Amino acid sequence: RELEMDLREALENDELKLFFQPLMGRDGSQITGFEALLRWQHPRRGLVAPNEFVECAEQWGLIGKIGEWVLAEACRTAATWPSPMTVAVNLSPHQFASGDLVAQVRKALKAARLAPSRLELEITEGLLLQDSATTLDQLAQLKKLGVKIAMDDFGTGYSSLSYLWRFPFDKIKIDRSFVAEMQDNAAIADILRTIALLGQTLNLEVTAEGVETADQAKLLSEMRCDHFQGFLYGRPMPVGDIPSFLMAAT
Ligand code: G
Ligand code: G
Ligand code: MN
Ligand code: NA
Repeated sequence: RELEMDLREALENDELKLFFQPLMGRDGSQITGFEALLRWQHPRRGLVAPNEFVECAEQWGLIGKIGEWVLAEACRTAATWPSPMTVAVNLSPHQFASGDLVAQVRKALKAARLAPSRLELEITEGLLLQDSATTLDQLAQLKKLGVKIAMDDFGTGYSSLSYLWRFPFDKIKIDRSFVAEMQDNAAIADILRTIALLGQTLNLEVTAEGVETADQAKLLSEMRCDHFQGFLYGRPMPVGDIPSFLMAAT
């Protein structure tokens, strides 16, 4: 397959890029960090979104190398931001299967001289579905390093709640589909409110994703969500746009 050949060379050819989307603190006015989002600058296809190639990278055994690059690049970039701004990195379950994830994280932090508390790793429920001892062990080692662990796309998978006591997450990120429908559907608003309360009870920070309007932000704030992310605050941007974005915000 043509795409496979191209993807194999994308790393060496310097075609992978990270974009960064701002993460906002409690009242939505302060930037607390950015989420790193992978892009492929393909010579002919243009900018390719991760949905179109991450799954292929997993199937073809390329996600280990790509994931290692993402970790290193994200830490390198975050080290240029004012402390304690954080960077969030998405992990694929395959990166846990390979076995050297913990070493990769340690190496990326050390090379960038980034404090572990400034790195957040986002995992999805799919990872915990396997419920393997080695996965839980790696998560525990990562936490011990001092990095934060977030459950991403919360509410979209199965039996989400059972995972919350099986592993001590620092944060849950409520999937943007809930936010998108909260004003049209009272039951969804109730679920959101309950998740925020659950977060407080379990001492988990709660991020609302996909915030696009000021009305949504106001409602989510009243529900006591801790962090906000979405087009209202900023779209994923290339690294070169970050300094002026930070300037404009202060
Ligand atoms: O940026 P965008 O909305 O197109 O991202 C789509 C999906 O791709 C998201 O679910 C996100 O978690 C995933 N994704 C983005 N960057 C990475 C990455 O570096 N590694 C992995 N495994 N997934 C990523
Ligand atoms: O699964 P994950 O949360 O990692 O996915 C992040 C993706 O969500 C990014 O690719 C980003 O482009 C997308 N995204 C971020 N904010 C918004 C938003 O406000 N609205 C919509 N529709 N998508 C968003
Ligand atoms: Mn994410
Ligand atoms: Na998400």
